[in-house]
Amino acid sequence: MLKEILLPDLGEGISSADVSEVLISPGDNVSIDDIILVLESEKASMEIPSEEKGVIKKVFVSAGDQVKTGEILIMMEVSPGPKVTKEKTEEKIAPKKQKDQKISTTSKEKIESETKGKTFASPGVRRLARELEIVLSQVKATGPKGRITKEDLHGDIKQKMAQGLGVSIRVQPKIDFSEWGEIETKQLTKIQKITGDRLQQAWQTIPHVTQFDEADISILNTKREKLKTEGQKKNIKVTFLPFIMKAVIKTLKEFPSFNSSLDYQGKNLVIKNYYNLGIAVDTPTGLIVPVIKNVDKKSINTLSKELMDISERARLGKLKPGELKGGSFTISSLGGIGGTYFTPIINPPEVAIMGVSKSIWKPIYNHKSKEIIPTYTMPFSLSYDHRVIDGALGAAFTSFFSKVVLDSTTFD
Ligand code: CAO
Repeated sequence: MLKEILLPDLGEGISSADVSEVLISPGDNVSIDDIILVLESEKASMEIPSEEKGVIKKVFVSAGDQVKTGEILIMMEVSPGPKVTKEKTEEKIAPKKQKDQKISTTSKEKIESETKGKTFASPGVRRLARELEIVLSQVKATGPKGRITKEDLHGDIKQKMAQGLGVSIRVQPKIDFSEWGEIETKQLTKIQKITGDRLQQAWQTIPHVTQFDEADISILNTKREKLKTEGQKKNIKVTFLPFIMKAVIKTLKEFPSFNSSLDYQGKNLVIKNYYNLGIAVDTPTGLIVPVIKNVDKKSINTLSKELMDISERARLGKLKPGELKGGSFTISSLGGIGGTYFTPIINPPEVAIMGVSKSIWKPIYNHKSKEIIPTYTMPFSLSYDHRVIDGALGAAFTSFFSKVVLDSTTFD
């Protein structure tokens, strides 16, 4: 029997609503309680369930239309069988009305069994799901009456991302920290958010190994003192960093795989014959890594000037986008601040990064001369991508670097 399905009374004085979603089309088989339309009024969003079982013959409305109580929505070939009572339909089309009411265990069980195989979500959530190409029936619902919430969608995305990466992300629960004392909320800066995302991605996708080592910089210290005094006359600040950069380049030339990137398929190693060093700079708005190009072709004084320039402009937010690209290896120096050893996170698409810590004078026993010699010692760390570099090579790199630093001719 053909039957016209009309828009029922929506209650709460709502006489019309906008169609936000049409979930059926001609030819579809529907069962009682299947959601056929989603409507949005000023007061609430509503899912309209079918009161009949049968086959859809014609659909008279489409998304965006405004519909009024009593208006014809669809034409249906109904199958004989029990019909849903008016009360039950009203109960189903007013989910928001009952949102805050407590659901008893028995009615909760009933809802769960009733909603099994169907999805209940507000039009806003459905729209978001469509935009994000999420199949709602695959999302675990935590909302009242088995409804899928926006948070459920976010949780689903995080879960899928985590599964794709083979790691498990723990979703941070919403906590009211003020329960235990006074708090203050500070928004992350744009740089912190961008850097944070990059670091998280690097940490989760690259198998990091960090090798710790130390270098005797006593000879370098004498050399630096001389150049520092000369530099002061020309307003050039000569720190340890340009010397370390030079030593890194010599080491990279000996170990080219550290100056490389994996190609986009992860099948080939792209070895770079240029030496561009990213230098991590601490700024009031977050960490920035400008790149100093062609370090192998520059003198200590030139590197000192460039370091002064990029660190100043990084702190003033005046770097150009091109100055943040094209690095082949990164150095993160905390030597001017303090601490010994840390585990720097690789700056993709690079495969290794050196972390430099503050040097200290140490009494080192020389077994040949049987003397204890005061030695200016610089702790440093090397994090590398274990897909590209083996542990033996990592240790060889740091040992070689220490020898290069000890060699006074390195800095000529
Ligand atoms: N051992 C001993 N002294 C060191 C040293 C070391 N390893 N490294 C630097 N110093 C000294 C410098 O020589 C300088 O001494 P003088 O005043 O006698 O010249 C002093 O410490 C201050 O140096 P600096 O920090 O101003 O300059 P720099 O060239 O060493 O570093 C820069 C420049 C931009 C790298 C640094 O200022 C900076 O921002 N560092 C932080 C980087 C960061 O946040 N990394 C963490 C990232 S998390 O992975």
